Amino acid sequence: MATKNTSTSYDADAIQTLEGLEAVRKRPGMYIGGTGSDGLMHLVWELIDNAVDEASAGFANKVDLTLHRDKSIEVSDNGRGIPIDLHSGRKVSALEVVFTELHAGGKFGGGAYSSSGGLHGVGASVVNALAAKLVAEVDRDGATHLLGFKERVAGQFTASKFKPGHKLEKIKKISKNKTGTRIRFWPDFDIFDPAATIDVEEICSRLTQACFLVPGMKATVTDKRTGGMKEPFSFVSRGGLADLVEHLAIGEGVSQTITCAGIDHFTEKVPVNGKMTDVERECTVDIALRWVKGYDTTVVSFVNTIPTSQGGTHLAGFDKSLTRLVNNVVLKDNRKLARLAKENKHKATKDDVQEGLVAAVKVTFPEPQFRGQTKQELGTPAIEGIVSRVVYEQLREWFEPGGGPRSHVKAIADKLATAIQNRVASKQVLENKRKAASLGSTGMPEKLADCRVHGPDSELILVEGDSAAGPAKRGRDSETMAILPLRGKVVNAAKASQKQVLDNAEAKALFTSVGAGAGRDFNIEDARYGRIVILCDADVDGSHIRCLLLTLIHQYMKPMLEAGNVYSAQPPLYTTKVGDEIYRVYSDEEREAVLDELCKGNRKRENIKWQRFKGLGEMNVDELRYCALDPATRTLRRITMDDAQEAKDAAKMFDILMGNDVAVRRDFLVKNSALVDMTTLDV
Ligand code: 0RA
Repeated sequence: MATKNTSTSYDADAIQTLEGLEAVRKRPGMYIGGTGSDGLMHLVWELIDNAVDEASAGFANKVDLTLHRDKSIEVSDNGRGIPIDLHSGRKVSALEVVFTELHAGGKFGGGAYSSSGGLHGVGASVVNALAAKLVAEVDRDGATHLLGFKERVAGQFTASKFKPGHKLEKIKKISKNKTGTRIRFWPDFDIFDPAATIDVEEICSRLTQACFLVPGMKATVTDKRTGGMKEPFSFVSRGGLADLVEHLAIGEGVSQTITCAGIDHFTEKVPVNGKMTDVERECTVDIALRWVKGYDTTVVSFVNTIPTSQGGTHLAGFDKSLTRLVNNVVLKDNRKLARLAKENKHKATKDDVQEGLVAAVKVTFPEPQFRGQTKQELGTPAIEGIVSRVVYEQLREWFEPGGGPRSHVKAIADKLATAIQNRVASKQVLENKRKAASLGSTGMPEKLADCRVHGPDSELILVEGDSAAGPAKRGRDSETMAILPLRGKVVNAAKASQKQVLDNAEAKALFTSVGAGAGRDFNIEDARYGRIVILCDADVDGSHIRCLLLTLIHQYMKPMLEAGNVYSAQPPLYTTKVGDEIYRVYSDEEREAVLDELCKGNRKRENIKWQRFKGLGEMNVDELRYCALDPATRTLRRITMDDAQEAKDAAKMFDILMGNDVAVRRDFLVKNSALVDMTTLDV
């Protein structure tokens, strides 16, 4: 036990309590996931969540975070202040219990925190467990009360000395009605990786999200670290989820933002003293939604203040109810669909209904159950029916006469009817294409230089531009490597309709070459190649084309990505020849590293002349073979689902930035879509 610096006045009770915190120090990973930056961020979330919970319960409207120069972090709120009176039946204050006992956070006071996040469940004591020092200040009852902790032990800091003890010190008289909590802690870098850092951007975005969930709460982030943010960041949302939907909506709206809200009750069996007992619970539902002119769907969901990225019962209720409502009310007897109705093909699917939908769904109720490995999916069964009823009843009112503006109702109905028509039409086109492909003599695109043997060991290499296609064809192993040159514009599948994608010449050529269909009909078993290799220049345009290709594959050939069958070839940025040795580097940093290595003796840096590769088209056959074709020498990077998602986001952003300054756009693209990672994964 670490009691070396505690005086005899520190009692046995307290020492026993601190053993709980010792467990956290022995296995930090179990509590906060690790001891790197993510673990450090976890401590910050812990304090932020507590402050946001206080705001969400209606007791605070300000949450501030400060990153200090000395690597300490401070979170404050103007809520009720953590209780400072003696904890029932104990010799120490409630405040001390909060920071010294595991699982104590928010548990006292009964109903006060009954619908709080509680996902982490470990509470503020974990922060103290992993802090070298912590100072808690509570404003209430006309004074600021301070309790410090040094190496987890409670006490007071006096003139750079530490005196253990349980008593809070009144350090300042304040107005009777001023209340709040300030927690400042110094992470223990004996436990954390000294290189672990706080990502201030991530904090800002998490707090921004919290502001949408707690309308009226003002969040401020101040970065006083050297080189930190120049201006404090601050955010407040009055409109809550409606603001969130507008924040998430990209592109022109089809309708105004619609909101709905409701309250309902359900009973749940929970164990009380080992006996299953019915308890009555209240659940609040808040929803905001709008349709925009694009084709992407953005639906976010929350339970209390916790994001549920995997959805769950609340989202299931929303999805089902919205589809039912669209079919029964919005598109009832729609004239555009009259022809399809005759063939009974007029019903909207969930995908039709959610084309261009931006929505936020939030439920608030006590003790939510979570499912799934990452606990990011709501499991409480009764919530599905509750959300479903609120959505159906309230949105029906909005769509029916006397509800929302008629022009908006009509615009939504038109959009959804068109979505159905397009789906039915493109399915027809696809079927015709597949038929044609299997019937035609070769049925393959003219520009495809096919290989002789197909199957798992073969690959389709997508080459940017015609000039590179020539050397690629000559340098390949034509037994197993097929080359498909891309000439025209690759469609941006993140924003184009299915029909537009199927009409795009480059997309068509890709789908036909692979021969396994596209979209929902894609069948990986039919793929004529074992993998797809993207070969683009190492410049901005190359990055953009790679983004578009990945977006296309992500949306229309996803199983190829999931199976790990998609790669990107990495041509080097520079080469140089020193003696007989050729050096190739793939980034500016790597070039510096090679220079460092080569100039260790008395060779001069300026005597080494680097040649920059301007484009694939300028490489000769040997170079191309070395970099992109020969399995023994080339560098391939396997594209993960995450990479593809990132590429998709970048492709989306590219379009937004199209109207903007070219320099901004270039910067963005270089930063986001280079996908340059030196993980060599040769096959
Ligand atoms: C439980 C009861 C009461 C306040 C809090 C918790 C509280 C906790 C935190 C954590 C960060 N900021 C906080 N602010 C308040 C108040 C009980 C009462 O005095 O009525």
